Amino acid sequence: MSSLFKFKICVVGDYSVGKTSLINRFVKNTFQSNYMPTLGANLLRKEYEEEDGTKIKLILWDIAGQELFHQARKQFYINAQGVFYVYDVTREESFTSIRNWKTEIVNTIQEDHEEILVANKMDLEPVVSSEEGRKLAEELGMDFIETSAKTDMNVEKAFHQLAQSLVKQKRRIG
Ligand code: G3D
Ligand code: MG
Repeated sequence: MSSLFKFKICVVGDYSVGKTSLINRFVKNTFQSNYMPTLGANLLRKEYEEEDGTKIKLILWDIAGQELFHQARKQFYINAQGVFYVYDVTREESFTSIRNWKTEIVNTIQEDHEEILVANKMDLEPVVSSEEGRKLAEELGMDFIETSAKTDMNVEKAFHQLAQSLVKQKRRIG
């Protein structure tokens, strides 16, 4: 029996960490984009099938304007089931910001959700070590993965891993 799962995933992180690049890399085969000017966000859809026949549809929300107010960003998170927290391994402050993004999400999404910490730009010389990344992920109760949108390292894997956690959660709670 095949099943279809549909999830809303928000991609957050500081300016220029590679959010849009990661999403574009992942969805480039079935590219569909709707810009929502009222929300200052871009929505992209990606559907794929897992080996066991499970169909997954992801709606990825990419925040467009970093200048958006804190308050305005809240609409963007409504009903999100997954969160992709991205930092740039060459920029320490983007790593430090993850805690602030987490706080903002925690204060907005009340429902159960799955999260992954994404260390992007691994093709460059990192200033934030893998160890630091892993430690933070553990502390915040998230999965952790290292990626490069540029060399296409682990990009699909990162989205699939988050989706798999969501499927598991869904199957648990029914
Ligand atoms: P954002 O959506 O988080 O703001 P973008 O970030 O996806 O717009 O990426 C910001 C810049 O980082 C872009 O460079 C992009 O090409 C680059 N970038 C994104 N991911 C990677 C990566 O994995 N490795 C490297 N080396 N660069 C990356 P420009 O020059 O266009 O501003
Ligand atoms: Mg962007």
